[in-house]
Amino acid sequence: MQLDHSKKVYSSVSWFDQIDSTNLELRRQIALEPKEFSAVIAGMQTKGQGRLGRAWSSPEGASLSLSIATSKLSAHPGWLSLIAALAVNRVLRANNLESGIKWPNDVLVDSKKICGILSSIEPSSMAIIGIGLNLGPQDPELGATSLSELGVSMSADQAAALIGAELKGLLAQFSDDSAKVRAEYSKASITLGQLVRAELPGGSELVGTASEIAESGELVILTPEPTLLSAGDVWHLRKQ
Ligand code: BT5
Repeated sequence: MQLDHSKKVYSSVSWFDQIDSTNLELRRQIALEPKEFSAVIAGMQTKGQGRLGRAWSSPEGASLSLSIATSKLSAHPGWLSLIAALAVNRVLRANNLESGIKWPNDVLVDSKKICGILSSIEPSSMAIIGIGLNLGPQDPELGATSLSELGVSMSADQAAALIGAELKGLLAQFSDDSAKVRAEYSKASITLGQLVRAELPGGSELVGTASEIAESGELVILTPEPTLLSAGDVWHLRKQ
């Protein structure tokens, strides 16, 4: 795969037709040489990772698997996935798709998931942001959607470059004026204002209204006391 577009955006970028996981590959790479805004892109993953030990499906020819290294958000780990979701959301909106972000990091169109994000902080204190974007149709059982089904044709290289450019801009903007980025995320959020059920990583649950995104990137849920949620899954029950 030619990486003409991506090479202009990332400090270095490598392509794999097939890899276990781009997050795992980038972890291996930055353990040897941490490099700000380096990226790994793959056309297919055999062990694509979702959050909380779940799997991410990334079949050949139908997916972009992209991982990016950055140390720009080391002080704000709660924003890693949120900013990446916002970058993807900007790219989709620029292509006239009515996308929105389900907290923390799912990008949806017509209530169907088109993109998922998995980020981690590495021992080097660099972070890895992993982005999976559906370019073409997925297993129907996933209930997902994709760019081609929505009438948008984009190569993995083009999509990776567009997302990288938005991400770079957002990282700079966040360090200048994080409130502005928080306001943009809040506007793009389809979770705020909804009655939600949240399942916490330990297995417990809470129900309340998602009221705002805290400065930390956590979701504030009114139960009715304000409760901060930093990780876990959220289900939208109905609009308040
Ligand atoms: C995520 O997890 O959504 C994070 C996905 C991150 C994938 C990227 S690809 C590049 C990098 N390298 C990796 O190994 N991972 C990252 P979560 O919120 O836990 O959602 C996982 C759930 O989404 C699964 O249990 C399925 O129900 C569903 N799912 C799996 N593959 C999907 C797909 N291609 N499209 C839509 N939904 C999918």
